[in-house]
Amino acid sequence: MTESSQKIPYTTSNHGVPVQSDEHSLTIGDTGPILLHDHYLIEKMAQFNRERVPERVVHAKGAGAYGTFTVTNDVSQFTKADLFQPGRTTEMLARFSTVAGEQGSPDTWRDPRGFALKFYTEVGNYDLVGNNTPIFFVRDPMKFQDFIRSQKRRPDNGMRDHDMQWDFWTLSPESAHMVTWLMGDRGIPKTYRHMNGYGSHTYMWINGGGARFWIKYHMKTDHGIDFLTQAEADALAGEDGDAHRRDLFDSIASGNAPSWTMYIQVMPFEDAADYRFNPFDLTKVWPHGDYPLIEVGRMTLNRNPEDYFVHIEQAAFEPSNLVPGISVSPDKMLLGRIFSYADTHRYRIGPNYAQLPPNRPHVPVHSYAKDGPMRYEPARTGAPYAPNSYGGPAADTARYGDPQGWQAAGEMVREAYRLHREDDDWGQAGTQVREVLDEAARDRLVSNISGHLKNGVSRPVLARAVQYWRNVDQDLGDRINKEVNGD
Ligand code: HDE
Repeated sequence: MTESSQKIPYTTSNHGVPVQSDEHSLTIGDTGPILLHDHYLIEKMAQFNRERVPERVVHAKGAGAYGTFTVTNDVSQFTKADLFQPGRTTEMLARFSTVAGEQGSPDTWRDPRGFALKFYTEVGNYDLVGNNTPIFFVRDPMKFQDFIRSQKRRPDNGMRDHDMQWDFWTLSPESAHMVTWLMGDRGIPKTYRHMNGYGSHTYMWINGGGARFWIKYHMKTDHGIDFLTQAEADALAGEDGDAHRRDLFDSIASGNAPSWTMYIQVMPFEDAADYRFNPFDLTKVWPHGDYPLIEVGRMTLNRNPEDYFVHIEQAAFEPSNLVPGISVSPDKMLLGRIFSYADTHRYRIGPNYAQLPPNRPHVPVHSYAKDGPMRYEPARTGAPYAPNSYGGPAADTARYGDPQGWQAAGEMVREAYRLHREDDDWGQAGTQVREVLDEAARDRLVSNISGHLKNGVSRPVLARAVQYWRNVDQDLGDRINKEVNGD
């Protein structure tokens, strides 16, 4: 044996049979023709043709890693969820992403960032699929598809178009709070390590005694919030489109495991009815003065995927993965998302996606699912139906507990949420501009918005945009007007 053949393995076909050559196809003489029975060449071509699954319809470009979540505070008075009990450490997966760009798009485009977490708990997978913003552009799932289309490419010329974006936003005033975030410094984080994550929606927590609470999740970076200016981001987009993916991978590879501290805000169940804002409206935050942050634990990402496609591209996050002690709220966006994610996974990856390495739970699965493309876990032996008298699994209601919801009654309607005392579309955005941003951040906001508006927005939409910002804050709108219209 030569030295090299001792070190490197020999090539095989996908079926484990040694191949004759890595470089030469089977031909009649050195000038061909190629023979159809060169099945190894055909295997290579056919496999290549099938290498891609469809990219995610949104959040296509991302990066991810495995890690752990460790509880650091006792929050058992609010939830019985296994992963949040004192002393628990749970294996997890995180994926960060931009939203509108495609797989090859630069990491530094202005966009919200996805912040998707999967916890492999003792009672099955819990997914917390949030963003780096505590709010969102719309508050009814009926508008999500339209919103995304206004951000993606035009059907006629295949290009993105600022006119579409501002047309939709200015016709949807509920977007004002989120667009203020997007156009500010948080719209382009310095790296994925320098941003916070948020559950964004209001969720329900249930404790061991059955008491219910409304909660919001905050994942605060332990590395400090930092951002790129528009000019820095534009330059980096040309120099290194994968800058954020690279930063995450390199940090972990060099032993600098990034971490975030999880906090919750807790609202007593009864407060929701007459809180000053509708607590289920995804365009609103709960001011911390009303409901302060309570520490829960720390997530640390310490293991890069050994194969990006297997572990990150095939990762399937779904807000419907809830575990006992955690439930949904009346947020219509959240309720819409409960359907959408598993549906897209069945299409994008295939109906047996839950068996793949990043998605399979770390506890035994006793479901009655069977068959379908690419299934490799054997179905349960014995009776493939329930109930059965042959020892198949039977639901144990006590394990999950009572249905975890709220009382609802009324006629079937298509209606906006009932307004609470201080609800409107502009108020929290205005507070953000006047009270959260400092002078320099306000200047950058004016510059970012004006720069965006000067890029292909038509006159009528421009006029609406100026009014939109005057509604948020008169002075801000005036300054933007001056920048884009010169008066
Ligand atoms: Fe998503 N979203 N979304 N979304 N979303 C998807 O699922 C959807 C929303 C978020 O790293 C898709 O697997 C609807 C809010 C993240 O793999 C899709 C609505 C928030 C990711 C989908 C929303 C998110 C997605 C596309 C309105 C923050 C990436 C591919 C009702 C709280 C997860 C996929 C990953 C991905 C639908 C709104 C976060 C199509 C219908 C609000 C982080 O199913």
